[in-house]
Amino acid sequence: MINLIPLPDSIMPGKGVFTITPSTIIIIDSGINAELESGQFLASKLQDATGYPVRIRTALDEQSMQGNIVLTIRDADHILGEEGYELTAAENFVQVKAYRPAGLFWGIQTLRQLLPPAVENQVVHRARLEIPAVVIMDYPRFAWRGALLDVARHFFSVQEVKRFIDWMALYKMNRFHIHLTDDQGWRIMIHSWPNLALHGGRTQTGGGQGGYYTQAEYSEIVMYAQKRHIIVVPEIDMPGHTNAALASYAELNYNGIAPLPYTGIEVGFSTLCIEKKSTKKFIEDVIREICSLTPGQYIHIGGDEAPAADYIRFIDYVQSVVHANDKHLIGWGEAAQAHLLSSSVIQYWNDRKAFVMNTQNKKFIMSPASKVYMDMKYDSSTLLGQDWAGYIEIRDAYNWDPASEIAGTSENNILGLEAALWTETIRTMPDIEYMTFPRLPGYAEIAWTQQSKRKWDDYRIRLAQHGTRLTEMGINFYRSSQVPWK
Ligand code: TNX
Repeated sequence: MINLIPLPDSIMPGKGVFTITPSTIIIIDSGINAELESGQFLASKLQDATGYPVRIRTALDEQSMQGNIVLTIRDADHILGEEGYELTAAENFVQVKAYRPAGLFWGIQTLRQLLPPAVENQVVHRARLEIPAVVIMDYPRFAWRGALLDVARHFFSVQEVKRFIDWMALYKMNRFHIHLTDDQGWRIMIHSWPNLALHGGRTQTGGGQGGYYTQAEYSEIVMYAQKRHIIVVPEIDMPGHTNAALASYAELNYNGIAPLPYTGIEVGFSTLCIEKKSTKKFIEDVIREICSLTPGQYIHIGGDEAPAADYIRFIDYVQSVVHANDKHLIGWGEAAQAHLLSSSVIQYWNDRKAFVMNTQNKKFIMSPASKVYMDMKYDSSTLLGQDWAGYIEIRDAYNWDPASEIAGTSENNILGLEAALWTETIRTMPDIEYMTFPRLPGYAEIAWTQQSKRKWDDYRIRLAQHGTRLTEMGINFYRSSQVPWK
């Protein structure tokens, strides 16, 4: 049974099955590091499922392919691009071939889903591990396939963040946007301004304990994602959404008085005092430290819902600081009012008006709140979440096209899509699971699969099958009545 999310570009089913046995080995063809990492990823999945170690061997020459799984980037067609792959499963061998390391890793995620759902269970069960014979050719529609986690409204541990990243990897999502600062908390240690984390990280929405990441912990997240071909995009939100910073340093405030920590859920009341020297120093220091922790090209500077009078000049200035650190800026829709460089990116969320004049020569990430805000309730009976952008059932989440959301944009100036989990009402890992699933696989499919190949009626059947896998993964998901679950 072949049941894949996101749906590959082409699937040609064959005859028979490949069976993984204790003598099956993973062969890393050219022995480069990226092949090895992908091989280790697969080996550890198989080992969890079978209870015996799966060996990895480099060099194909003497070893025959017979009975084995081969990973290779040798002689691959460049048509596969940065992220495409070709997967062949036959009765006597399996091969994943890609032109680039990321493609190989995504091919392995497909292989994972060809295996029985029980492979996702951490408990050893000695299930018969069969892969149906098939030839799959695959590559993504969009380069940007993101998910945002808000760790500011409620803090989540490194371990919890890694679990979120693991889900993204399974669905070939490749940008992890981490919303690190907001009114309710500052979640990353900045050595030149330590009170941001020490004071500003000390609480959260509802008044809980809060928390922050040391730079070493943050780097651990970045490395963990990188191993899964996911780039971390850090967001430091400004000039609004800054109460935690304002509460930590009086000199950032217009009146020079630090406000109390904020634990409510209102938005749009805080702003940095833009014209102060100390504010400029703050911005330069914070952006410098964040950039030095970020191997990716992009830094998100927020820019949403800011009451600042001198907003445009502020964003222009922040952009120059980001640029001076050799990174590109991403800002929320409002930032489109500023004088953005062609390398800067706008993340569209809610304000259609700001875009009417401004789509020309601009690059967008699509995050329309009414489609991709995973903190929106599924329907009126959902206990968690909010509803200001409407209810988002599974069909609503799936059935839309990022390229036709706003007038003046097309496939060419849309980098891709990003789903967002804001956490004002989300406190625990089961809460995260319930709001994220089963919407996340649908967003991944919108971002990966060509629009013409996606059909809701087909997707809902695949998602129903996929439910078994979610259960094996131990995910507390919403059992929508729109999906004929098994
Ligand atoms: C809007 S999206 C926000 C967030 C909130 C979210 C709640 C955006 C740029 N701003 O600050 O958490 O709505 O749904």
